[in-house]
Amino acid sequence: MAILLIRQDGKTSQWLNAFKSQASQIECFDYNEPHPKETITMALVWKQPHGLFEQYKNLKCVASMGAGVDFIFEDPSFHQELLMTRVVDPLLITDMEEFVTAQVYAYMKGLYQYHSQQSLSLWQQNPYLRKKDITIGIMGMGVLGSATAKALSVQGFNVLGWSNSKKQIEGITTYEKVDLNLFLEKTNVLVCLLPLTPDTNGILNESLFSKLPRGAYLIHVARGPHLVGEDLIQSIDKGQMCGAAIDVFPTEPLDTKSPFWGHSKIHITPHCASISSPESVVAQIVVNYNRLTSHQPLLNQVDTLKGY
Ligand code: NDP
Ligand code: OXD
Repeated sequence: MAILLIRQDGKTSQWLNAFKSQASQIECFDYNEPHPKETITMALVWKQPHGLFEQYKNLKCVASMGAGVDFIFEDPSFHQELLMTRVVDPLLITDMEEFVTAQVYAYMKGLYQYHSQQSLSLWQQNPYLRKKDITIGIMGMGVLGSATAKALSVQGFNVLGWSNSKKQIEGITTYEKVDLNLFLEKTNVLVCLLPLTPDTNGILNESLFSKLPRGAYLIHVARGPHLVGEDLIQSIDKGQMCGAAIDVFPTEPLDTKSPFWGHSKIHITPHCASISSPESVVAQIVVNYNRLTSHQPLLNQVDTLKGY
C-alpha cells in the first residue's frame, strides 16, 4: 500500500519531505516519477490533471491537500466508490482568520487608498470607518467561516453568518439558506467562504450585490467561479459596491489581461489567504492513511453526495 502525490506546481518535494521526516515507513510517490501503480491506495492531490484516477485499480481514497475539494469533483475519473477527504487544520484556520481580519482593517482604514496616493507622492488624509460603521456578513459558516466570524466578533465587530443550515454561535447573528436576503440587507462587508458547488457557482453576481446596502465591500477568499467578474466591475462602476479584495480567480494565475489588475478599487492577492502547510497537514494524512489501512472510518471525510 502506498500514497501517490499529484500536483503540478513544483511543490511536490515539500510534501514528500514532510512524509520522509514524519512517516518514513509509508511509501510515497510523485506521480511524475515511475511508481508501481497497483500499490497505490491513497492519492493526495491539489489541482490534479484529470483522468488519472481510473489508472489505479486499488485506489480507495482521494485526499485533497487543501480545504476545498471542487477540483476533485470536476475530474471525471473520480467516482462515487472512492472516498474523499479534505484538510481541516488549525494553521489553515488561523491563517484564514488573520487574512480576512487584515482585509477588513485595510478597508476600514483606507490603507489601499494610501498605497495608491504614495505612488503619486500625494499627502492627503481621508475619512475612515470605525467598527460601529461596519456589519460583516460571512457566507459559508463551516470550519473557516465560523472561526473567522468568531475571531472578528471577539474584536468587537458586528458579525452575521449565512449557511445552508442555521448555526448557533454566541455573539453572531446567523441566517439559514432561505434567509439570504435578510442577511444581505444588513451586510456592508461581505466575506465569501463558501465551497464551490453547482449551487454556489456564480452566486456573487449583480442580483446579489443589488441586495446589499449601497457602497458595500466584498472580500472574496473562496473560489474564483463564485464571482461573476463583469458584474462586480459594473456594480463598482455604479457605486453599488465600493470595491473588493479578491484572492481567488477562475483561472490561476490571473491572466495579465484581466481588467481586475488595473482597477483602482479591486485589490488582488494570489490565492494566499491560507495555504496548507505540508508539515501540519501530513500528520493528519498519515492518521487517515493508517485508518484506511485498518478499515476504520476516515477523518474529515467529504460528503460526496452533498458536494462539500
Ligand atoms: P466547510 O465545508 O467547513 O463549510 C462550508 C460552509 O458553506 C458550511 O457552513 C455550509 O453550510 C455552507 N454552504 C455550502 N453550500 C451552501 C449553499 N448552497 N448555501 C449556503 N451555504 C452553503 O468549508 P471550509 O470552511 O473548510 O472552507 C470553505 C472554502 O474556503 C473551501 O471550500 C475553499 O474553497 C475556500 N478556501 C480558500 C482558501 C484560500 O486560500 N483562499 C484556503 C482554504 C479554503 P452547512 O454548515 O449548513 O453545511
Ligand atoms: C484550500 C485552498 O482549499 O488553499 O485549502 O484554497
